[in-house]
Amino acid sequence: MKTVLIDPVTRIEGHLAVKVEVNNGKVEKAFCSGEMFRGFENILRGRDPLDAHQITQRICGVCPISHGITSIRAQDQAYKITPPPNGRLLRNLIQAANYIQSHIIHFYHLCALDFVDIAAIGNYTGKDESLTYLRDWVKFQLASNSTAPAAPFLPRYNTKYIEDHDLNMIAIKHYLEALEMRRLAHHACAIFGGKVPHPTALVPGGVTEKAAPDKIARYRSVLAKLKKFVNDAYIPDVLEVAKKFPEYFTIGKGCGNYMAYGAFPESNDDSVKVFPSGVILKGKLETFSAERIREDVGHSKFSSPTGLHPSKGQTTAAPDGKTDAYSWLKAPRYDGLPMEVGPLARVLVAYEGKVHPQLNQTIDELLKGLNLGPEVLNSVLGRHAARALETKIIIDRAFAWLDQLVPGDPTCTPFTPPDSSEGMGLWEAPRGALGHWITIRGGRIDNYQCVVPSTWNSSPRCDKNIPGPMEQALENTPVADPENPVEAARVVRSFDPCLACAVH
Ligand code: NFE
Ligand code: MG
Repeated sequence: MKTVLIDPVTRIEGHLAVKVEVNNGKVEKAFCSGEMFRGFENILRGRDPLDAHQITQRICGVCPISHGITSIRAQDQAYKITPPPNGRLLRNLIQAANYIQSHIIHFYHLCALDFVDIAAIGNYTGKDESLTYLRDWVKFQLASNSTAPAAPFLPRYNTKYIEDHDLNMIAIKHYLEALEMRRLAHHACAIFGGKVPHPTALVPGGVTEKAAPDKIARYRSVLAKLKKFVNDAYIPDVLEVAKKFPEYFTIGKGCGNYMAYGAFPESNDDSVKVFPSGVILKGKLETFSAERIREDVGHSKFSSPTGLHPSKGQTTAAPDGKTDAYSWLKAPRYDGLPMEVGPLARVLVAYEGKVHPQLNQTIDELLKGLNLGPEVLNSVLGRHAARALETKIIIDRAFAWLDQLVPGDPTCTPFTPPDSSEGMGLWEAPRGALGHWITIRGGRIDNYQCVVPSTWNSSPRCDKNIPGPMEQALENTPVADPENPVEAARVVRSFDPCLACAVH
């Protein structure tokens, strides 16, 4: 048995250490540790509730929109208000732009170098300006005396990467173009959000920005460029990776339980959403109930009581003295079970619920073309494919939302904050189901708890010693060379973990 430590895991957000015990070339046990405490839930106590969505957005620079929207949804409930149609649509559009940005950064700038041979750029002989520039820069860097030449591309694990030279060059070109696409997506987000990151326009009751015709036109023109990139580059590149690494349809099989809270409402009463809420337990789609959520801390560095519902949650840091604790993440569980959240969960809940005929048809055709059954979606490649597919769905819906905006109509519902109230905000961040719970007493925040997608996915063992979803996905992963555990890194990155959010 050999213990392999990946610490820190690079090309993710935040600070994650992964320890795997490898026996006979396979992972037997895995431990995922969130490595720092941040304390946002404690920072929020005693503050003005109207500061909550500004403060919680600072949990993350990648998904601030999700924290902002989840917080204002919790406040909407506490203040008993509903945004007008324009407010709902603008929230959807602000969030859509952030999904597109987030999924593009994940595939190209975080994951692609696990599969694409970046070193092949050294043999580039074509005339493309950006590729020539990159080739010369890498060569210059490698010849330099720097201790980390050609970072962030090198060093890297020694393993088999894509061998087809032309395919590598296309992927590297898209890697560079993806930088510009992310800029455009941020721009779209700021058109209605005011600024990025941490938009100022998100408020309880709706959005402060107006649905002005020039803004609608600008968003639409950016969205058209993003759509072209997603259709012409992102989706085909994911399929190419799937063709070159088909074994990753069987590697990274997770716990098999999926949960989505639902997001992107299509109706003002929240009853119809692009991504519906639901849980899949033992392969069966069930209705989601927030009552069944608990957070264990038996293996987490907290001395507050274990097994609390987030509406009554407590966060007391215990950096020392808990011998079984190995992570700064709590362990959220649904009916006592670990749940995978994120694009794969959203897509499977929608697929099982048959809410998008087009989505079901695409998945069925994809699986038929690959001669594979739906069970292979529970894998590294299943997660990448789900992320790409949902990006396409969101872009298509965003065009429809632009058409539905009514310039001149209100975007926000006025309200008077109550002295005492409670609220729960449920939403889907790019990385999965996100919940905020607020309790207001005497006009101040009495308690505020966040249960975050990456907390679900990257959680440590619960009190019953059941490993978290990512830990379970790492089990049975083949590791050919413990000095170069690229297979384990590919499994971890398929979840797109954000440890900054997860520890919050
Ligand atoms: Ni920091 Fe986030 C997303 C949230 S983490 S990126 O998406 O909430 O799971
Ligand atoms: Mg929390």
